[in-house]
Amino acid sequence: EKSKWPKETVQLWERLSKKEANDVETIQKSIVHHVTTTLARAAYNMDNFSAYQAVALSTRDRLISRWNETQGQLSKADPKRVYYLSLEFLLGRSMDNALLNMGLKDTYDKSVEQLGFNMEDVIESEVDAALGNGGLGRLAACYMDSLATLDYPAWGYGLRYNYGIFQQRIVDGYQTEFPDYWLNFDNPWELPRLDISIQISFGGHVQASQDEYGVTRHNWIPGSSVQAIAYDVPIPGYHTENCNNIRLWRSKPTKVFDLTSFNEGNYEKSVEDATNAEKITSVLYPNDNTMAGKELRLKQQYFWTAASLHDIVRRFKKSMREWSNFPDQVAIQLNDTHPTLAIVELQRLLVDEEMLSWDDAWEIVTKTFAFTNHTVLPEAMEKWSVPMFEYLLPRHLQIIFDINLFFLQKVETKFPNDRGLLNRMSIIEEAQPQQIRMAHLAVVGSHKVNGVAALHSNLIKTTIFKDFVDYYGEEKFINKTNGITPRRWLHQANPQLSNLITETLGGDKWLKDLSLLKGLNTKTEDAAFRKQWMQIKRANKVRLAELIKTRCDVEVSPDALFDVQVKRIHEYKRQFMNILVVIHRYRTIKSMTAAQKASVQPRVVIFGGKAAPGYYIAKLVIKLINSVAAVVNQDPAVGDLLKVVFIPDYNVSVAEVIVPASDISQHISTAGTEASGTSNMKFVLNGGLIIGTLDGANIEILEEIGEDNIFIFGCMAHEVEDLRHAQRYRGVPMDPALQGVISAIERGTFEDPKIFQPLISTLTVGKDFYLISADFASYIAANQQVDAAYKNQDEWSKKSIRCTANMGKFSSDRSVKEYAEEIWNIKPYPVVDEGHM
Ligand code: 73E
Repeated sequence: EKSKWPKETVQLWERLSKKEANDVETIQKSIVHHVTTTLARAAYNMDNFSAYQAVALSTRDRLISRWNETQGQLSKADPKRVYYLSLEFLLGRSMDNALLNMGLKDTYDKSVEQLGFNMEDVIESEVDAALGNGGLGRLAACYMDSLATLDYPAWGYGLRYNYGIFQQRIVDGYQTEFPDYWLNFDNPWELPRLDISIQISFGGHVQASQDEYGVTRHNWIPGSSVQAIAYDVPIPGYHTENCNNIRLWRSKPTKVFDLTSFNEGNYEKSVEDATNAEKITSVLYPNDNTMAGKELRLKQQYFWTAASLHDIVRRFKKSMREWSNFPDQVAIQLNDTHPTLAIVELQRLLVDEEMLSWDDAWEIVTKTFAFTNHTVLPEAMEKWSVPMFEYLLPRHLQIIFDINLFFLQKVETKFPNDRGLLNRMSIIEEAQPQQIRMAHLAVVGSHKVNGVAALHSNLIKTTIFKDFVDYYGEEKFINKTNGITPRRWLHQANPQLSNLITETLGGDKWLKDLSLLKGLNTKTEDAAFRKQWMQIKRANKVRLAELIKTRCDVEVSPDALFDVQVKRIHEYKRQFMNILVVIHRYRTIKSMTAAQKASVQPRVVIFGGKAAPGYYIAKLVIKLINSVAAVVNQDPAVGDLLKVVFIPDYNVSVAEVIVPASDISQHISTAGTEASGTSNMKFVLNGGLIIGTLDGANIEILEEIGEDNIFIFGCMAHEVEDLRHAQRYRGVPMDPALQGVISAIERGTFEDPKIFQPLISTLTVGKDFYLISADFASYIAANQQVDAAYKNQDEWSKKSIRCTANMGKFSSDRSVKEYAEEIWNIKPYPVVDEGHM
């Protein structure tokens, strides 16, 4: 203990733990030190990957010292913190980001180049941390960057999956899945905290008894347990000392449990139980916007929320405050319904273990939690069957029934004699078997509920949560439009454009205050600036063309219009409609004379994205894209006028190459289905125009950048129901152009048409749920407008500049500030550099 040490010992420690300077020489020493000692390699025996490992370890040392400084100072001051509970953190690569945020990129560049390596190659040796599916997981990562950058005291809590989202390879045009064993080599971006181990229980039964005051107490006697081990991932803010933490839990067998089983002479069973314990954090469920309903997923959710709450409560208890102060110290944000069990677990801890009264406990719980809804798609709504739930978490089921009982009693008081209303609002759905509606539980247990874009937040108030708005009032249901971090999505992914902006605006303040981009608006009339702007776009397109050559073996011209749709493959996102219009374009070109062809705007249509392994129709869309590409790309009658590529294994680091290189990107979901979308923001921030429907955040992007700089088409959200009704009951005929395209597929223009029959069936009149036929004509027209606009490169470059200039609103800094001020009630706590290692 420090206080018992003699003065000299304390002084020695002080002197030795002084931080070293970050000059090239010191950094090179630290890299070489890691090469020779940590990696035990010789300089002549190095490849890019080992160089990466050494540079990563040197970076990690500097990250950890910031992490220590931040966490030490926060422990002392103990301000209110926010805990962001997310089953997904889609971080991508860490090294480049960490160096940029810590302001060490230039020094490391120099150090690495002098040591004989190319920094870009070294950076590209890092594997992505792909612990997420898509937008929801990447949003969590962007929010963590902004929280740290704005000095908010925040921790993320998630799971440390051994396997992230699967790797996608294309075999014979079909998606095939391969495991993403990303931990094959040591992961330098985590700190194992093997000393932080929490026991998590499952199953068993509940014993009720009366205490000395005649109050019924519940004692949960679990049937089994596992250990949760903490792994900490440091998240450095941009140009600040603050470094936040994401704590990821890993499951392990409990020693106690093994021993009992072993002593009973049941060796095989104890080994089996051990393997089952490890299974909990083995793999990320690969479904985006759909609910799997598997028992293991529920186990993951409880394991994670229970471990996180235990940790949060332990930290709170150290401060010796009254329980009623808990919501003054702790805000917990639920990233969708996945962590909703945290509500039940906190109620259980307070009532069963801390002996608070039900009502006191419930007041603390509801003041602590807030809930973000990310989707209105019915297939994504989480429901758990009551029998399965009871088997895994018997005490939690009782608590849920009690929460529901007390809640419905209050609803009944406010709106008497409305059985229909009670049925609709109940947390329990009366089905066979009964189902727990997690979204209802999340609303009832939270003080704020938010959607992720203006349209979406309004939509949830009139659809899935309408009755709850009537009961609680409007104030509980708010909007927090999503955002993206400009550090990763412009500064890091598009360094040339970032430099040009910094030069033009006379400094890099815009990276922490994105509204300053407005200063670019005056540059649209500056021809020299426009030229530089478009040269950078072209350089980014050359880089993407190289990636396409390597990954798809297709040569594309960087002078063509690059048209991009990259996102998870889902019917509501309508990649199918995109490829159908590509076929239409192909047929049109084929029917042209040479003279007509001369005026066609050449286009490269780029697709990327993963389909959930069990999503048959989505996988067929990938197959169709590849079949069309195979025919179009080798058709001499088309040449460079049209190319189609499907880039395999789309992920964060591939997005960092694609996003800066896009001329136009597609955000074409059926109105009312895409809650927000965030890639739309990334593209526009990088001067890419978008073609899109009036859906999600597209609407707010349109408001910010103006209708001259975006291509909007298709029906509006409020028209969708009528359109579906009309095609179902009035037999509105299929769009003729669409009919022509389908006939071409059915004639076998692209492989055996039998393959695509199930896909074509989704367009049958009356069944076209995503309204591809209804939007088809306006989509073709919008695409023609894109071609025409692109021909005028001067005007296009002005649009491109205006896009970037007016995207300030979509910084995740703005989103996070709104959450902090309107939901969490937390303040920044800037850490001071005390010069410790
Ligand atoms: O519109 C996106 C949104 O931008 C939405 O589809 C996505 O969340 C993004 C960030 O707000 C989303 N993902 C999921 N639900 N909505 C989801 C559901 C279940 C499992 C995994 C992801």
